[in-house]
Amino acid sequence: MANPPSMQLLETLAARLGPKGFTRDERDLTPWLEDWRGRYRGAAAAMLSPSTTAEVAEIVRLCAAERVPLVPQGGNTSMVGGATPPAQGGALLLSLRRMTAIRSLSDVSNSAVCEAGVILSRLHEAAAEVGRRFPLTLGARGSATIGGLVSTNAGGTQVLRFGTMRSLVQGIEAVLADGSVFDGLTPLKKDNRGYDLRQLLIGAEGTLGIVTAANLKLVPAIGSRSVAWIGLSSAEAALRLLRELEVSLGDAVESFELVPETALDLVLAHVVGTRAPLGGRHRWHVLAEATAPAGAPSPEAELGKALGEALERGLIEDAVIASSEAQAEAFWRIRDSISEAERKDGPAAKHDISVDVAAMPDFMTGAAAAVEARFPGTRVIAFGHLGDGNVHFNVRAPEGAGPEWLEEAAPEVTRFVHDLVTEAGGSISAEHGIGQMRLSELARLADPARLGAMRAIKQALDPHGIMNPGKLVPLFDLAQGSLAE
Ligand code: FAD
Ligand code: 2HG
Ligand code: ZN
Repeated sequence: MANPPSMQLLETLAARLGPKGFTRDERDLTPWLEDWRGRYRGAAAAMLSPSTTAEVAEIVRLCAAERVPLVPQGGNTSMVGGATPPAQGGALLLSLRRMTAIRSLSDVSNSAVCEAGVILSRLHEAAAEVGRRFPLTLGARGSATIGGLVSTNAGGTQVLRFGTMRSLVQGIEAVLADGSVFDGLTPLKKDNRGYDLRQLLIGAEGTLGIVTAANLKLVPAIGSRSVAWIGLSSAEAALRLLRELEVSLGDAVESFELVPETALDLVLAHVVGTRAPLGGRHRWHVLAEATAPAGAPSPEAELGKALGEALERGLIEDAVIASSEAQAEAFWRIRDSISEAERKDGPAAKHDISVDVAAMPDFMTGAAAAVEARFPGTRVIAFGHLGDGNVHFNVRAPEGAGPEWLEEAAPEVTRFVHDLVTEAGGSISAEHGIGQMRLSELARLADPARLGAMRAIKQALDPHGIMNPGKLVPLFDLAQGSLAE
């Protein structure tokens, strides 16, 4: 059983970490106790901000001895309340934001060893300086950290070509729940020494250990890119277009993001300085990006030809290719601002779902109609990574509903959506993780084999339950007959 920290432990931690690494000041803590969407608010006796792996190991050893829970936190951009401590207090917040060293970055090994607190956009810049890039990006790149991205197995808008974090992490250094340091940073292509701890820690949401550094794969920098904004009448047409672009452009197609008219309208209404890329109105839009390496011809001609043919055949309704980097960035800004616009607009029940890619267009259409019929006044806004079979199937509250809608009505909406996803053989968490938001739904819907194995792994590697309790692993509390926090 986990315990709250004693005064003696807090004094020891304060002395070891110094004023930069330890605070109990409410003004320092408050911004980090609420999640990005403002859905969860937690409490913590202190925030610990170590600057080295040795300090993290010492913190974990001290806390393990007293069974005090730790909640690791990077940029706090979790979409599932994963980095928010439990509301009843008792846990310590462990911020990795001071561990910001890029220990090495090489265009020979095509890799970067980053500490957990390195912000994604900083890695992008550092890689660009040596003619390389880290091919994973997302709207929160200005705040999300390497530790958080690893721990959520983040996806984003380039998964189509380069995969999720799982395929980009070549090595990991982590502090395990007893304070021991797992040094798996060397990027071995072949290593059969048993269970793959690196893959186990990726996507573990801090429930098995604290990621202190990662060895990340880099790829050659882009020579040129071509970014198109396309109007279509259906998601099915969008998927057919993707398959056609793959035939004409091969794996030059890096991003293929679906944006419904409703999402575009929200962005235009709430995000200053945005404007619609096309003149007319279209039920659906796609933002597609194709790239070419340095020295190779720009993909623009091939993309333009493919889109021209699709237009002639009536597969798409309209399209524009960005004529400058500034215009390309403006298109991306619209896509990346959907979450922010939706947040400003009001409450929404958020779902991060995946089904078989080929089944997604029909699934989206059918599920949206079913939800809106079953819960009158709600409005579905499904957008995102169509090429990965992953959309954010968010259900906006009826006009005028207040935040209480999230507690009172949204859970039933969520169960309805997740039942449909489960019937379709899909996943209720494609890229954001489980955190605290999806815990009860995972417990309700995951098959017993998966749940049993997850619980056994958690129990074996974190026997005292001090690593981010109440997240990811639904532990059944037999005494209370409910999910243990
Ligand atoms: P945090 O939010 O701080 O933490 C996330 C989880 O990881 C928590 O469970 C936390 O306890 C754990 N954790 C953090 N650091 C460590 C560590 N060092 N060791 C162990 N555990 C740790 N996600 C996507 O996958 N794709 C998207 O396209 C995407 N777009 C987004 C757009 C916006 C506008 C926002 C706000 C979020 C988006 N996200 C997306 C979600 C989020 O950005 C990612 O999940 C990201 O990986 C979280 O990084 P972070 O540093 O903010 O982690
Ligand atoms: C995205 O793809 C993110 O923009 C956030 O994963 C999705 O806000 C959301 O639901
Ligand atoms: Zn996403």
